[in-house]
Amino acid sequence: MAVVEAVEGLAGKFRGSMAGALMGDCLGAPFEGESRASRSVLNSYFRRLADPALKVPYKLYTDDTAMTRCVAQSLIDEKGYCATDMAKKFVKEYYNEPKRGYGSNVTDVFAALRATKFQDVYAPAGIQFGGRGSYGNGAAMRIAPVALFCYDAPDKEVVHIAKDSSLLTHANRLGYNGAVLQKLEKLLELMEQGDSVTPSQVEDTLGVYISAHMSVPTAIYSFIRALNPVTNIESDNAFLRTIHYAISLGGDTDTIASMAGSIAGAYYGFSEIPESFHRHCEALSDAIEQADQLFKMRKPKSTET
Ligand code: AR6
Ligand code: MG
Repeated sequence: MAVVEAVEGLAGKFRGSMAGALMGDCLGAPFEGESRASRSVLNSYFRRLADPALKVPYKLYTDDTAMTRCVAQSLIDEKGYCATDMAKKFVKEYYNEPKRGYGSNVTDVFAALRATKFQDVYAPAGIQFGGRGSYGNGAAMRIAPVALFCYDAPDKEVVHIAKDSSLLTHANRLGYNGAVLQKLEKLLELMEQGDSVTPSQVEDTLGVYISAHMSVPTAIYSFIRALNPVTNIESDNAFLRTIHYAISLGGDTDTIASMAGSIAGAYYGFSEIPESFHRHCEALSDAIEQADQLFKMRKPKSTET
């Protein structure tokens, strides 16, 4: 792809967040579900990708990015949250490219949305898992554009869009909200132990699984842990270190690295993402384009009522 023109400041953070979500997904996908990759395998993976002379096909994005792109495009096209449009975009995207690695139950929601002609877009998710709804991490993995769109908006607006856009596919709210709070306490305990915390400890304490409450706190922890150098992780660029660390935990590597990458990208900004990595991820220019559009249309600051 063409060299991306540098932007700094807040616009760079928007780009960083969208690019970080994409890069975590693309770079983490080859390790998803496998037993944890050894530190030497991951160090050489990142070393190879950093080599400007390396010629390999770019890494494909998975359902995480496919859905993130839909969320972003819907917010852009509709200039806000429109449940029917977002649901339609998810379904269209899925039937265009069904082999992106979707969760095995969310595809029933897409089928039901299509079969019922989007009459009640929240209904199909509500009947998943015997009416309990999915607690998979598929709603959390696509949420970055909502945070960007609501950058200056009151908290209640962020919560409304985050919650309702999640409910289109994932209705099990009570179950995981409570669990996430408990996990955050454990996250604080791990933070106090600094660089001595091992990947097995993270797996046992926070989880590295497909469920939201066993992966969202892990992604947040990955970002915090990688603020400083991590033993056995060679990457000295802090953005890459975040993705590298998230992948090193094993399990749902693409999704945890994607969620961690979107936070790290927003924190460090796009200019901190090494250029040699840009060409390794499918459709980075689309992520940048969507980030720029979300930046331009972000809601003006308003006081909460
Ligand atoms: N009861 C039992 N199992 C559940 C429940 C529940 N209430 N909810 C979820 N699961 P799904 P997603 C399990 O299909 O969240 C890709 O690999 C169940 O095994 O709603 O969009 C991405 O990269 C179910 O199949 O999809 C992400 O890692 C699984 O959780 C992930 O999939 C996923 O829930 C996103 O999946
Ligand atoms: Mg995944």
